[in-house]
Amino acid sequence: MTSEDAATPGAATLGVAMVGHSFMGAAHSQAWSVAPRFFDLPLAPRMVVVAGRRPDAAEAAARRYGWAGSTADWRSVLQRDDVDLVDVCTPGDTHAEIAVAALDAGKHVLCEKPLANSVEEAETMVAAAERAAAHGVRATVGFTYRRVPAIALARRLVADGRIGTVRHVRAQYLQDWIADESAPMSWRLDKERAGSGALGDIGAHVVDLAQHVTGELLTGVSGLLETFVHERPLPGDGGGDLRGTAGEGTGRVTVDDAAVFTARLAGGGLATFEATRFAHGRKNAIRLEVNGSRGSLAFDFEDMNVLHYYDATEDPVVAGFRRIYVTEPDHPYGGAWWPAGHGLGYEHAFTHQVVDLLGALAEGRDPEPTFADGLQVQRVMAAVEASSASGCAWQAL
Ligand code: 4PW
Repeated sequence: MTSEDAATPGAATLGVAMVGHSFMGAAHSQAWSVAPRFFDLPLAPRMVVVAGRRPDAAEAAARRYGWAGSTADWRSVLQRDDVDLVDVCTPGDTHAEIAVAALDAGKHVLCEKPLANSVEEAETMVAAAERAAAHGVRATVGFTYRRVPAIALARRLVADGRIGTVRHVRAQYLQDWIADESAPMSWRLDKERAGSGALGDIGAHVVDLAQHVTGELLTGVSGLLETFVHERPLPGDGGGDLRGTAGEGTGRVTVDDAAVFTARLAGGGLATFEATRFAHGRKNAIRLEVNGSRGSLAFDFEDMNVLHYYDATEDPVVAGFRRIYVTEPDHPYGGAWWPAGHGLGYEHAFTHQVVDLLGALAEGRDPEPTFADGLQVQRVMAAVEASSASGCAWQAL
């Protein structure tokens, strides 16, 4: 049985082309392959073709990840009648070119985050998405952590008023994959390729999560960016994604290594953010705490199946943070996977992204987050950069 056969029998197919096949390409490939095996989908995804910069590498990725074909010419997929959606898994410097061309060619687009390398690029992508929507062609940006069940439950509890008025958001994304000064250069450390460093690669996630969980946009920021290590060895193995090995020569780091910033929320609450790749010992530590007038929620991706909930209206004698194990059928995405308390992992959020995307496409509505949501995050990041460049001056949004 192929993946498209596994979807709801008789479902129409959706031909997918993926551009890029490194870390995100692997995660997206698994999601396209696994989604129809665990969810009854209204559309059956067909993994038609993967595009890369080198023919041999693209062909190897097709074999490894289960794509029917491969090409070294991403533009060729836009002419194919068997491609309905383009999944952009490339570094940020090509997001706008690929997504705009795909939308103008009548292909739906899933684009990895951050949406673009600048507000200006993101604005052209939003304009292309608006043009395409008039013809029923849709676009979404891949803030996948929204689809971790504990995060989805946190959003539901805030929306249901379970913590009252939001007073504080405390958001961190802590990693350490370049905390060692001998760790080699990567495209993620090159402003031309990545647009920014920790701010855009991981800070974008916690900005989106803070806005998504609270339902409130940031209205202004003040922040600091810092680059701790300015020169690194060039990669010896062709430039791995996050785990390269050092080779000959050195390269200049042209992005931030860390970002810290404060913000106001539209509802009057205050937020603090931290995004760093220099937190030794923290591997993929997305931490979100929301304090409200009637309670609190707390999440740590390194314990991703758990949401901590404090109900301030409880009898103070027994009040305390409740540890909710978010794996039950009544929980978001619950029941689709394992029977009782068997947790999920990093890759499941990518599968949920495919499930929600296919549902939106089948119902003819905009999948979320939209490109406009991605532009809002881009504006927050640009404001943090402007604030840091002006000695932490407040930047209204
Ligand atoms: O979005 C991704 C993050 O979740 C990033 O691009 C890389 O993977 C680095 O951290 C994680």
